[in-house]
Amino acid sequence: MDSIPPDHPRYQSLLLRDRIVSGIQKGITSQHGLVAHGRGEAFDYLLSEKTLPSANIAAKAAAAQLFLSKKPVISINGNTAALVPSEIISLSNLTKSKMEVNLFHRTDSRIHAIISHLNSFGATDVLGIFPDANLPEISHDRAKVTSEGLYSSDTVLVPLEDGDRVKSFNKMGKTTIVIDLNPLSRSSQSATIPIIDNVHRAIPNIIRHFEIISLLPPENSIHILENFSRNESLSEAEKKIRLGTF
Ligand code: PTJ
Repeated sequence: MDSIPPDHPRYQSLLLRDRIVSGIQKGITSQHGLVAHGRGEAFDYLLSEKTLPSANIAAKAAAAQLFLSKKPVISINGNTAALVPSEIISLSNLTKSKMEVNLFHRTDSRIHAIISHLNSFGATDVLGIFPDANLPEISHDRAKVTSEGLYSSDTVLVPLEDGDRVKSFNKMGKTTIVIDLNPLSRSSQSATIPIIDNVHRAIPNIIRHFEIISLLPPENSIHILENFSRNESLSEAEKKIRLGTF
């Protein structure tokens, strides 16, 4: 769509669809990304397209975790790059997290297209072109990582994917923060901190929390994490989806 009227009742949804379609046209997003987006839309509809209180608490825990981490890394796929490029870069700058492109449907041309796209929004030093390490027990291309990025990270932020990589990260002793609209996905179920929310709301929300948390002593972040319950985050979202309430 050339122009989406801002007063359209589905403006935000149409804007995100437009970004995904344009991501495919630019060689950033895979065609499978369109299906993944549709699945996400359906869950978001059932979540009333709003951040649940539990998702807000999870975003705060994510901010606390990023604040306490020594080597945080944000993993980027074709959907994330198309949907929230500037937000991801802001979060990376604010939290001093590296960004690494890691794809399921991996091709060199997509990796280059994603990095050029992020560079056009002001990113520098995005990792992922030259993977030199492998994640254990992953038999597909998402195993390919860089030793200075995802492999040696202490915390990994994984926006929207459904995969077995989160389990592998956990086994390596990393803390995993997952943003996924499906509370039943393997990624959400395995994450240390599952944020059941749309990536376009969750990333700005983490930024907002980080801006406050980073002004406070580390003990504040430790306290937030000690009081965080991943089960509450998952079950509140599942109840909202199944029963319309929580
Ligand atoms: O770019 P690639 O090659 O790495 O491929 C990326 C996709 C997303 C295509 C790939 O990881 C995939 O096929 O993922 P799935 O298995 O479809 O899972 C995507 C998950 O993300 C589902 O649980 C969706 O509900 C969820 N999701 C989709 N859109 C959003 C989302 N979660 C948060 N925000 C969204 N906007």
